[in-house]
Order: sequence, then structure tokens, then C-alpha cells
Amino acid sequence: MSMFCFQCQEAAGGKGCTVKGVCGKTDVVARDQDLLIYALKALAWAAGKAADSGVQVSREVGRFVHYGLFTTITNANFDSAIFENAVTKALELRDGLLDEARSAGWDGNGAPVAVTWKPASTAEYSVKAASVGVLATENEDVRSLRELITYGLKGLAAYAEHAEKLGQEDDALYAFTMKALAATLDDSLSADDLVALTLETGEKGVTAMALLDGANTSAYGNPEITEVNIGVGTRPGILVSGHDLRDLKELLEQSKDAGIDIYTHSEMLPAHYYPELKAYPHLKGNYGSSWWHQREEFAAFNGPILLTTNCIVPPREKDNYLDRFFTTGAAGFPGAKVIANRSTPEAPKDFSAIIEMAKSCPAPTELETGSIVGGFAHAQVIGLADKVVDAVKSGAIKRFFVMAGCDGRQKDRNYYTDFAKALPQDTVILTAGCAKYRYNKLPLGDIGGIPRVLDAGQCNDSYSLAVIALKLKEVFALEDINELPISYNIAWYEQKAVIVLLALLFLGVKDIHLGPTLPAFLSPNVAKVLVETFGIAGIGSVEDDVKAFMSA
Ligand code: SF4
Ligand code: SF3
Repeated sequence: MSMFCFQCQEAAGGKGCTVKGVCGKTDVVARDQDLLIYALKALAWAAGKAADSGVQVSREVGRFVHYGLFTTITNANFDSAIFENAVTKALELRDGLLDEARSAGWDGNGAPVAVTWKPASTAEYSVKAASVGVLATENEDVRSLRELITYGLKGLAAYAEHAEKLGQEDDALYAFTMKALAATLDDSLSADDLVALTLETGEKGVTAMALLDGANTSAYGNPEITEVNIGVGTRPGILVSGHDLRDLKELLEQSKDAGIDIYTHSEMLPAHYYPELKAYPHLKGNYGSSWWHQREEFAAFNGPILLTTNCIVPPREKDNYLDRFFTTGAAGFPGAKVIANRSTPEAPKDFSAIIEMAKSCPAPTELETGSIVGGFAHAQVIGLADKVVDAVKSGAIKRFFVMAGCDGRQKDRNYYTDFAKALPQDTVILTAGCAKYRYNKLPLGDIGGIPRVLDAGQCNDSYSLAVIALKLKEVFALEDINELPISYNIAWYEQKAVIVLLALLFLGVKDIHLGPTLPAFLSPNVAKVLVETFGIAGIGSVEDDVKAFMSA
């Protein structure tokens, strides 16, 4: 075994990747990531100790921890050099905080091994990295809970980082991330303590998603119903993927007179729903489908591609687009061109290199024509509340299905397309995240003008779906969110979906079905707790599941 990773739904054999990631992560990068997580935990512990000693821990530390966690999300970053630099910085910050804690009176006792580890050179990183991965925790239930918390924190960190880029921060989130990371080093915590911390992670996940929702909507307006073109124009274009709306906004601004068009891919589709973004006439449309279709779709796009976050499918030598593949922020791939980070929080990034390249490229090859409709985030849906409530009262809408989450490349994900097709005509799908690509181009029709697929936006906009559910609970004067005619059939892939799941559990949502497979990182006992306490279940056959949901 040259690595071990089981953080995503595509973990090899449903157990874990041990030689090379199914995602394309090498054993070297896997170990780099293990070491970075270890160093971040040590940093978090040191920050806690410093704070307990009365030291003011700067926001810089919280920002760095969130950035570091974000880089280790599945498919975000494949660049060893980035991880090595981040480990060095984490250790420097750790040691600075420990010094401050000592000066403030800490006696230096009680530090776990991660906090006392001092490599003489970066060459020692690889030796250490081999011994600090997830399997270093021997008890499988403790390991399972520690990883569940860590993966939830990765998702939380990603959302908080996007909000930070838009100038919205919450010190309580930084403090929580550090408390929870440090807790994963604490051998004195019981399984019950860790279960409680898991739920608290869900609570803070709601806070992070709300923070990001506020950041996005205050910067770009409330998403509104929008028809998005899925065809192409005749001008060259830049294709933007990932979740970072500020990157897109700055690129739109800098390219508006360049004679090129900007297209979105995968999780960037919901950018079209924001008034301030769709106001740019050269935001031309959405090209292609979800993240895992990248190789074919990027090849056909003909122009430069910008990955602002996960999910990256590693380009191969034979792929013709490596020389027009750009990353920025937490995303990275060795050999890709990099758009440098902001020199100050206010200064825009400089997109001139990618814009210049686009000008000399051919226009995108047409993949399809037509349009899709989205923009059903909370403000828009609540604006339609009367119509929706009437449709429920009259029986025109019998049930809503929350089908948020991720897409992935496994064949059994056809389940979600078949499920959407098999749902009765008097049901409506509420979606967010790239899971939508399994059914957002199907002719599913509408119910009295309400489309049968309501897309709220990116995976973090699952928050919108929770706000909508809470609003309906209020309108129908119900005691419990679970009394609503809403079923949850969620698809997951990476760790942002983990925080979405934990957030829904914190909000009291029961009987969530999670697929296409349950996480490999859930030990049988931890899975049992989730099943018995929250009614979490996997998926079965489309026919059985539709029947069971409709009779719930
Ligand atoms: Fe395997 Fe997923 Fe880890 Fe990649 S992120 S190495 S596919 S478990
Ligand atoms: Fe998709 Fe990666 Fe998760 Fe953001 S882009 S939902 S998989």
C-alpha cells in the first residue's frame, strides 16, 4: 500500500485508494495531503493553546487553515509543490503561536506528537507523511468519526473561503474549525464526544453556507429565474469552471471589450442566475455538462479553460488542452498555467494572460443547442410562495424531492436520471450542485408554470433548499420539518457534500437517502448510529425507491 485515501464516493472498491487515486491523485500527492492535514491539526492545536493563554490569534491563521483544508478536497489540487509550501507555512505558524503561548505563561506541557514534531529539513516530510494518514488512528470507529469531522471541515472551509474572498468572514467559524481539528488529535475524547462534535460541525456548516449565501447575494444580487443558453456563438471563448464567483466577475469585467465570450462549465452554471453577472452580454452560456466530462468537453472547447476550484480531472499528455489549462486559488495542477492570487484582498486578479490567449483561439465546437432554466434560490422561490403553496394545497404538487449534491462518473449514477424520469408528474425536484446534470436537460415539463426541476445553484446553495423548506414549514404551520411533503435523495461525491449532509442533519432532516453508495469512511458502528438516529439510508432500485418515497 503506497497511500490510503477514502474521502470520496469513488474510493477504489468502495473501500479506499491504496496505489493511486481513482481521481488521478498520485501516492506522492496523497501523502503530501496527509502531511498537510497533520500539520493543520498541529497548527489548530497551537492556536487553541495560544488563545487559552490569552494570545490574540490573528485571522491570518484561520484563513490559512481554511485555504489548506480546501486544497485537499477531492480533485481540487494535484500539485505537490503547493502542499510542501503549505506544510512549511503551517509549521511556521504553529511554532510562532507556541512561542507566543509560552511567553504568555503556557508551561509547554500536554502537546500531542503532531505539535512537537520538528523536521530538520523538508526532506523529512516524505518520511513523516507515510506514517500520519488516516490509518494512523487504529480504532475504526474513532477513525471514522475523526474523518467524518475532517471531511465536513473541508467542505465548510471551502464555503467560508469563498465568502472571505467576497469580504465576509466570521471569526467564530475559524475558531470552530480549529477547535474541531485539534479535537481529532485528542485521544481522550469518546465516540459520543466525537458524535456531538460531528453535529456541531453540521451546525457550523449551516453558518458557513449562510455566510456564503449572504456574500454572493450582497455582491451579485439574488438569483432569479434565468434561461441559460447551452449552445455556442461564433467568437472565441474562455470556459470557467469551479465555484468561485468573484473570479468569474473579475474575468467578465476585464474581458468585456476583448471580442471574446465567457462560458461556464459544471458548477459555474449558476453564475448566470445572478443579476450582476448575467448583466454582462458576453457571459454567453453554459458549455457541456458536469465535471467528469472535462476531457472531451475541454478538448472541444478550443479556447482556454479556467479552473477556479474543484473538480479537476487531471489532463493527460495526449489531451490537447494542457497548454490552455489555467488554475487559480486553491485549485492546482502541475504544468497548468496559474492566475496569481490577489496581491491585496481588494485588488482584482490579473486575467490578461488568459484573455490574450483566448483571442487567438477558434470558437468553441458546438456540443448541443437550446437552453436550460434555473435560478430558484430562496428569494426567488419565496417570491413564488403563493403559487407553490396553492399548488400543494390543490394537490397539483404532491411531493418535492431534494436531489442536491454531486455528479460522478460511475455507471450506477444513471439511477438519478432514471429516478427523475420515473417520478410521477405531480412531483417537483429541488436541486443544487452538479448532481443536476443527471436530469436538467430532460423534458420533465412543468406544473402550472412551475418547472419540475428547480435549480437553486451550486452545492452550497443547498442552503437555499433548507431555507425554502423552513419557509414552507412556517406557511403550513407545521411543528417539524419532516412533516413536509419533501423527500431527500442526495448524491454525493466529494467533501462539500459531506458538510451539506451534516448541515441537513443538524437542521433536523430525517430519512435522507444517500447514494450511489454510502461513504467508505463510515465504520459499521458509525453507519449504524446514522441509520438509527437520523434514518439515513442508501438507494435501492428506482422502482422500489419511488414507490417507498411516494407512500412516505
Ligand atoms: Fe480515491 Fe477519492 Fe481519495 Fe481520490 S479523493 S484518492 S478517488 S478516495
Ligand atoms: Fe460538483 Fe465537484 Fe460536488 Fe459542488 S463540482 S458539487 S462534485
